[in-house]
Amino acid sequence: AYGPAPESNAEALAWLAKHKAGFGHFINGAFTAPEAPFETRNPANGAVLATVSQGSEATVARAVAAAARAFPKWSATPGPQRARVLYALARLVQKHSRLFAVLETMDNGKPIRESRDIDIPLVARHFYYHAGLAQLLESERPGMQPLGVCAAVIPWNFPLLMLAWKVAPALAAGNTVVLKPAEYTPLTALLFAEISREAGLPKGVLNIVTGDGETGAALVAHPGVAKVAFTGSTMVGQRIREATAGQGKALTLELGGKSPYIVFDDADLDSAVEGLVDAIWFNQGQVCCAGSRLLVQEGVADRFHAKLKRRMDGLRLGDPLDKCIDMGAIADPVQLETITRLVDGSEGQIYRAATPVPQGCFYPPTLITGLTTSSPLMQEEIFGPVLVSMTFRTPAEAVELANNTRFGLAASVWTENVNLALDMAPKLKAGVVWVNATNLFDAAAGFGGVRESGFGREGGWEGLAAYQKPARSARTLKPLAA
Ligand code: TXE
Repeated sequence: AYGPAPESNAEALAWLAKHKAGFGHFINGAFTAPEAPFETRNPANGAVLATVSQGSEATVARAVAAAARAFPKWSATPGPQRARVLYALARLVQKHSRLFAVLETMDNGKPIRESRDIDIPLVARHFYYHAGLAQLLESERPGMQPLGVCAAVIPWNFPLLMLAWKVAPALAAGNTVVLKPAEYTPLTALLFAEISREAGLPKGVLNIVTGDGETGAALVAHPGVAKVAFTGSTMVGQRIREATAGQGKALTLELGGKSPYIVFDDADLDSAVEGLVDAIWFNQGQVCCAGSRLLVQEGVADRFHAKLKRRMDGLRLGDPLDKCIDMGAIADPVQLETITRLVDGSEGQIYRAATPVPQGCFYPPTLITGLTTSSPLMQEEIFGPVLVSMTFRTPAEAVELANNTRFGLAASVWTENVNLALDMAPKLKAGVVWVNATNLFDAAAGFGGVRESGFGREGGWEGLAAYQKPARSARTLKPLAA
């Protein structure tokens, strides 16, 4: 154990105890009776936290019907009035931020330092920002209208933040929502449902249906859904695109990545090591835009790897509620198995950090060198605390290696030469390029990928635009020349 005392989980335990009969779904402003219960566990110690419901096709249909009934009134509510509710949601997230953070950490295994200082504050920021946009819609985007019922299917790596990324712009624009959280991490979405009532969100505007991929598949296929917003694996994203093809639904997909982290020989190597710790060991590497592929210039490669290994050895794994740890638990034993299988099958040289690894769902910071560009580990998203590394000689070679992937979510370039950075950035096939930085997000900046990392942007005006369509389009379109 590292810290003096872990963050207290008493409030979270009391909230869970209040719901020990199990959670139903949140439909039309109220919780349903539990159905087909399954357990959600704390991955750090295996303890059952709660039972939640597996939503059926019929449940999904009820939720979509509730959202459809709520749509006419919510969409006709003036933007500034919708903004009031979004501001209230932001304030309530802040008011209950400790409970949200502890619950997120217990359900997901991420360090409390991250949920408390990054996830939950970004959630509040997202609702504040979109409240601001809701106030400006009528003047800034005249002639646009909401789409209708939006389906949101989200992953387990940033449970509440991914909810915010989808729910805040959808509601700001006047849509209603049915959201399905990931099966491993449903709890903060259910707490959010509770506070949405306190915030004065009208019944049916936000509905939460829990369950696994089958529930998700039923939701995206429902004919009453006007738009699908998905974050998750590329495989499921492709399935959703197929399932919705030809149905006239709007679709945005935020999928996997294998983002390059490029270190030139003139970079500030110590800063680049610190950046890399954030890029690949933040949230145990379970980050879609994780800098999971290190490309380091040959002349400094040995020195850089030596510094990196020293830093890896000092990373502390432990109880996610301990404020002093750097890395918590992997979100689920299934994910741990996937990581272990991928690494054990690798033909490279594996360096596992010399840091104590707790028993259970934990995986050490790992560096793999000596791979070829076509090795599965160089190409596949591992979604764990595993970094693969390769060297390059020239900027042109760095670009070629960086783009040698089917993904294109993010890239990070480290150099003290601003001309080199500015030359590299547009050549990298990625939705976002960070220079001497990594993992910078803001509600005001559009985030999303290219190639198999998906399409569409979330955040900023462009994110909001994905939740609108032109009103009276038939009249505003110019007739085609005869
Ligand atoms: O993701 P899924 P999983 C990657 C990562 C990870 C792998 C598997 O590599 O190891 O995916 O994780 C719902 N129709 N990422 O299995 O299955 C599901 O219930 C509709 C990257 O958890 O994509 C959950 O709510 N929905 C990633 C959500 O989709 C379906 C984040 C994501 O689950 C569905 C997560 C279906 N047919 C995993 N099947 C990132 N890039 O951020 C599943 N779901």
